[in-house]
Amino acid sequence: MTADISILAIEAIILDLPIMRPHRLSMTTMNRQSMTIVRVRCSDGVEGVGEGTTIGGLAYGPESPEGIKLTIDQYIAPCLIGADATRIQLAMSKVGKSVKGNNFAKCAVETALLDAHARRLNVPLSELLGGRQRDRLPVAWTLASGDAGRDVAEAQQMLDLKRHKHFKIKIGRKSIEEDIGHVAQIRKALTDNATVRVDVNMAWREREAINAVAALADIGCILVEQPVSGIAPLARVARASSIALMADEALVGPQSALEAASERAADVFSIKIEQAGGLFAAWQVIAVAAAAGIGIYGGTMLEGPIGTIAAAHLFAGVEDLQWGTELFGPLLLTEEILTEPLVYRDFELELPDGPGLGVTLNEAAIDRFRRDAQPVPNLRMAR
Ligand code: MUC
Ligand code: MG
Repeated sequence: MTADISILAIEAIILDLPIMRPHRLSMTTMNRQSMTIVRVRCSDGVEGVGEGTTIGGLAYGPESPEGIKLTIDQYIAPCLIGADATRIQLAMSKVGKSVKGNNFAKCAVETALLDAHARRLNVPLSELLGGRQRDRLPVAWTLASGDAGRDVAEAQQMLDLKRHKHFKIKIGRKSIEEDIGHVAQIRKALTDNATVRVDVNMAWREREAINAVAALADIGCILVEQPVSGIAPLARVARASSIALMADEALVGPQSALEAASERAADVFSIKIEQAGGLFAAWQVIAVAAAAGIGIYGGTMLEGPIGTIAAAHLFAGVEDLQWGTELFGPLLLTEEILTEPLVYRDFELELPDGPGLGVTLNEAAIDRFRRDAQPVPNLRMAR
């Protein structure tokens, strides 16, 4: 019925947005967030948007905002111009044949195509993906100021605002003793209705990780995310752990998910639409986790509102989202790039009901923050 609708244009623009405070991870400190926003224009006049966002330039993973834009401009767009805009799986298979890897760039384009098609059909993206099992998603917050006092104050504020009650503390930068002291101080200061988890971002060696995870269990931490790198080491740490181990960086698509599940590398998968290679690929990772009895957690690459709500449309359809999500990226930003902000209320993110992603970019904000409109680019990322 829609076979004559083709993709006319794909545009990728980089935005640099300020954040509420420096965000410290084991491998980098973010002082702002950069995101590549993708717009797809189709021959029926329908447009869609997507987002490619990573953390700390190339410090976290193999793709950067600049690389995402280049991949889209030079390789993905030429491959897709003229293709049927209504056959998204087919379009992305075509991309897969000429572009290896580059999961974040592919996710951004796939999201924009899905947004456009759901708009065309006048349904929310979640309907296109099979329908929702819920209209709201629980959202954890990440404490990453590096200072325990400040982290406690921040967590308390989130509890008072009824925005978040599950907290993930970023560690792995300091000594293990200092990290455990930091987590203990925060755990002790918070009430029992708040949970505390940690993300080590692969900073530990296997032997020290086994002991550190045991110490974290003793102080009331309920989950440790990616303490070491690699699937086999993660599996050995998981086997020795009395609390839940979560895989994150090890999951870079369905194949790695199958490998991690076969090795029982983790109790929980942090599933990220970009790291997986798009919403369809993320759905396959979810299917692997569900089939293996592994817990499902809606992870983030600290995307802005476009990437965040795209992920939310996917996680809304997951049957057992027992570990909730951490789709809080937009709340880290001090500037709004939508005409209507996403709604975070009562510890949850609400899914919009409008067609497609259900959100609209604020064009004035896009013009203000696009990198190519800035007089002097400042691309430095402090460690
Ligand atoms: C990660 O490693 O999970 C998610 C929250 C956060 O602060 O960093 C990200 C990436
Ligand atoms: Mg992580």
